[in-house]
Amino acid sequence: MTAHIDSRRTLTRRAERPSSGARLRTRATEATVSIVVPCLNEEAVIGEFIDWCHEGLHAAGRTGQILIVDSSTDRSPEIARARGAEVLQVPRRGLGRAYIDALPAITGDYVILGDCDLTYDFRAVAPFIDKLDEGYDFVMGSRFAGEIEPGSMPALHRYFGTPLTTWILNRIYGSRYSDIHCGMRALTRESLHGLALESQSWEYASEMVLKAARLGLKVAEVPVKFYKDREGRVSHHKRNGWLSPWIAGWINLKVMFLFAPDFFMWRPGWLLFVLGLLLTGGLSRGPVVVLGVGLDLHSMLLGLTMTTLGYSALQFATLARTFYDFDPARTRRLARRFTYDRGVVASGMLVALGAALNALLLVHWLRHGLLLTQVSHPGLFGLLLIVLGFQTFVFTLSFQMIRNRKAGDAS
Ligand SMILES: Nc1nc2c(ncn2[C@@H]2O[C@H](COP(=O)(O)OP(=O)(O)OP(=O)(O)O)[C@@H](O)[C@H]2O)c(=O)[nH]1
Ligand SMILES: [Mg+2]
Repeated sequence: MTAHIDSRRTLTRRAERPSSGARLRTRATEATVSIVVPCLNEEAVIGEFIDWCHEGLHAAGRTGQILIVDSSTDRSPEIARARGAEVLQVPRRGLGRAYIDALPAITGDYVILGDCDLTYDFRAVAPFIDKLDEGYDFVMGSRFAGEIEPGSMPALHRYFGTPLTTWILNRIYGSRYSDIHCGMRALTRESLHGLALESQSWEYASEMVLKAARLGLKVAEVPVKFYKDREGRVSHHKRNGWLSPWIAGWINLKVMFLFAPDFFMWRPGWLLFVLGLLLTGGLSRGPVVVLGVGLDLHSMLLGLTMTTLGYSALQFATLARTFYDFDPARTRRLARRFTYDRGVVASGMLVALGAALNALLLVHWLRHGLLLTQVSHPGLFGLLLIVLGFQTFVFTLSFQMIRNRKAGDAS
């Protein structure tokens, strides 16, 4: 069983890409494969693992590279070399960092990633290669769609941690993965470079899948078998102590939030902004009674707070989108509409209007012997306009800064 799990918004963006048909044809020619696997003190299993890789490549009828990204202090690298693998020695800086360090050494057109602990079956790499041949950019293994050997995954991970974090990521990124922590995955070398991974540790797992969804990669899922650790091999989570899986879960969640500030701010931002503006605007000429409910100054202050919070959320969301630039066409459209000149003029107009409303209050105050005889609803509305004007100005500057820096980086 295979599942095609393109994220919804992503499909349109892929359709805009003229090269996808051409790339599909290129894939029909025999692409070479790199199996890229980090290793940290795995002398108990690494030899047999490399035999599995040779077997897997042979069964798939492919040639390529078996690249061990090694930070071991035991005999793992010697064993790996003796069995015909390339070994890239890197400092011990975490699993995600090992994958980043490996990038320049990868030569294959397709890249298959995983663990060298014999928990994933690298004799069965063919389904991954087949999917890449079909034109998919990123192929995720799924243990839940495949087989999980009894004792291979603690109940806490199987029934709580993995389903929960997978569900959260799917909700945020509009994807349909069934197992985001599956370590066995494959992608084209071009896609791997395009992901520009930043994660240093276990959170690479989430960064890779969420960016695949965000960048509109064509994603497929294939079932995989997951075996329990061999006698004598202890997983790094166990070696690092009971807190390790919890830390891994925490940093995986962090990366999901870091790449989606727009998700948390865009819709709530609109809601707050529109409701707040209606409330403040509706009361700008004085108290009103709606269906027997009296609304006055307190409601206006609530509206003012909602409007400014909502406006800030929308602006931060826009800055985040511009910063990450996952959808360059959308950023370009926005930049065409929201120019520096327009931003500054809009800010100036908002501040001027707000100041004018407050000038009326000032005149009234001066005429009444510097005494405030009544609350000025237009004055309060004017203050809101001044705040919005200032926010618009600051946003305009920030937006242009990011745009200019991005344009400079690109050229
Ligand atoms: N180079 C390098 N490899 C690492 C590092 N940490 C872990 N690895 C390797 O990454 C792979 C995954 O490690 P495991 O301990 O199996 O972690 P896991 O599979 O996520 O955790 P379990 O589900 O508990 O097995 C193994 O091949 C390790 O040898 C690291 O800091 N550097
Ligand atoms: Mg493992």
